[in-house]
Amino acid sequence: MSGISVRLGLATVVSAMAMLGVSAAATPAHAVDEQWHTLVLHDDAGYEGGVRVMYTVVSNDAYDRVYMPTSSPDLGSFSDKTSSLTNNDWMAWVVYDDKQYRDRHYCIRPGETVPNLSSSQWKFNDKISSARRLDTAGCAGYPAFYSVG
Ligand SMILES: [Ca+2]
Repeated sequence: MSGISVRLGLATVVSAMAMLGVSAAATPAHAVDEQWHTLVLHDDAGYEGGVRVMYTVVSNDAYDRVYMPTSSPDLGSFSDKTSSLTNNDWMAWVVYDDKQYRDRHYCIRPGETVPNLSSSQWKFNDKISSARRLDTAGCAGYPAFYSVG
C-alpha cells in the first residue's frame, strides 16, 4: 500500500467541491481525513496494477486534503477492470456488475479483502461497474463475498 500514490489535479478538486456544494473554507461533517479509509479496487489480482480508490476530495487548503468515502454509480474508465479489492472503510460496500447499482452484486465488510475475483465461488473478475457505500458495517440484505461466523 505504501507504494501507491494518489494524484489529483486542481480541476478535479474544484469540480468535486462544486459538485458537493462545498466551499474551500468549509470542513464538511463526516469527512474522513484519511484517504485509505475507503474501498480500494485493483485492476490485477493480488492487489497489483492500477488502483481506483473510492473517495472524493471535499476540501483542500493547499496543506491538507480531506477525503470522503464516496459511492460511484459509474466507474467510467475503471469499469470492468477490478480483479482484487479491499475494504478499508468503517462501512460495508456493495459492488455491482452494471452501472447505477444494477445486476449481480456482492457486499464486502470493513476489513475484508478479496485477492482474486476470478475465483470460482464468485466469477466476478473484470465485472465491477459501480460501487455503493452502505450506512452499516454489516451486509444484511445483500449477498456477501464471505459468510460470517
Ligand atoms: Ca460490468
